[in-house]
Amino acid sequence: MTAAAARQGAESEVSFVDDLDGSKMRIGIIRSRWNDQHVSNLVSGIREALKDCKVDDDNVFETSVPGSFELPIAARFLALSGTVDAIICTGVLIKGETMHFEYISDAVAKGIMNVGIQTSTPTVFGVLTCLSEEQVKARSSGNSNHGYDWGKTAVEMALLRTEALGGKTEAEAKLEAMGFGSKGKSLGEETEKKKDPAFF
Ligand code: DLZ
Repeated sequence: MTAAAARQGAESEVSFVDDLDGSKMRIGIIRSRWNDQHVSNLVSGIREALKDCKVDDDNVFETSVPGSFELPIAARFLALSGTVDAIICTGVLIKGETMHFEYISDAVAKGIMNVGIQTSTPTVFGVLTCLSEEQVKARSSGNSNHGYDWGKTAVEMALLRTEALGGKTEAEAKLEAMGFGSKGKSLGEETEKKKDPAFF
């Protein structure tokens, strides 16, 4: 495969609004350790986008799994923990000599979609499924690092989810389910309010 062929279709075609505000969002990144260097490049792109969307570094949780096949179950555990507003599953699958690539790519794509639908936590498909390493490089470096788009997608979908849930972040929804806090109140403030006799 020529370098020009590997670059074909590598450029991003998506646009995002300029002022995506992720300052209240918590984002989870789950990365595979197969093809580690390429995945690291994608994660750098993701983190750059999160920074551009004002997501605080402390609000980014990152963990790893052995291979892409393990991404969906790890994403499900993270979604059910209720600690993040969106998840990005990232990995790199490169076609080899056998049918392995086809089975894994299909299973991972469907698994990640299922996690998002079943848990209502937006779960981004940040997995490159490529025919060669050249194709991977063309999609994980320079100006066409797809990780950057995945980071912005996660923030946009986290904000969409928050809006759909009546303006509550995952943390606020969890506190409310536990009987604490209305929107905009911290746990401490709400506890003080409940101690105030005028409140009852
Ligand atoms: C086994 C395997 C192979 C051959 N190739 C890749 C790959 O290109 N990218 C990737 O993320 N993982 C690969 N794996 C590992 C599987 O995803 C998985 O970790 C194992 O099959 C164990 O379930």
